[in-house]
Amino acid sequence: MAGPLALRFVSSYPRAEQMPATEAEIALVGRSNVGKSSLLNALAQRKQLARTSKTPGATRLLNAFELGADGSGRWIVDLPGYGYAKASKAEQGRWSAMAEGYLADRAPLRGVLHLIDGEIGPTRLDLQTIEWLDGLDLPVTYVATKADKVRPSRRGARKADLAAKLGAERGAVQWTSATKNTGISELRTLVRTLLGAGA
Ligand SMILES: Nc1nc2c(ncn2[C@@H]2O[C@H](COP(=O)(O)OP(=O)(O)OP(=O)(O)O)[C@@H](O)[C@H]2O)c(=O)[nH]1
Ligand SMILES: [Mg+2]
Repeated sequence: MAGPLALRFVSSYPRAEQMPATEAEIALVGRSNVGKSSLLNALAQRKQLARTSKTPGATRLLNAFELGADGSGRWIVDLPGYGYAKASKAEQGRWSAMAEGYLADRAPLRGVLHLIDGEIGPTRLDLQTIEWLDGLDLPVTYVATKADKVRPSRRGARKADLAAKLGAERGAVQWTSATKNTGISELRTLVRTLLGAGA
């Protein structure tokens, strides 16, 4: 079992251009309310490292968290979610420009964890985002969230269905539950590897 990630909140940035130089970063990408901030808290085994909410749209800035020693320069960046229906069109545009600008231009970015709701599967917006991410030269790992919401008798079928819809190998999707800690240890190891922080 991989132990909790030592993560510390660094700062929130409205634009990628305002971030300082770092060693390496990975980004949490996904629909609003998919569980990005909850996953971050589970990785760190902390309840309130990142702000979570039942109301979509909790994360509105690029939120940077540093792994390991102070000043290590190894970051996880929690991005605002896409597809928050209640935001005005102008606001939605601003959020996606913020996230897309970061993903397209951020030099230290080593990879993306793309979160997909395991219970409801990829939405049209998820699939559009996959296509958009395909155009960037970045390793993407699919993380299915909220595994605890899928009835045990349905899990095998859900896993096969989700992988098929994502066009991924079944084993390539990392299933997780932030509430039950499912798959969190595996994800910690992956994060450490992607950030060059050792296993
Ligand atoms: N059952 C269950 N609920 C979860 C899980 N992860 C997150 N949730 C719930 O889903 C809701 C959204 O979680 P957040 O972590 O705030 O989602 P987010 O992706 O950061 O959302 P935005 O910041 O709006 O983009 C909250 O009510 C969480 O408690 C999980 O593994 N299982
Ligand atoms: Mg969030």
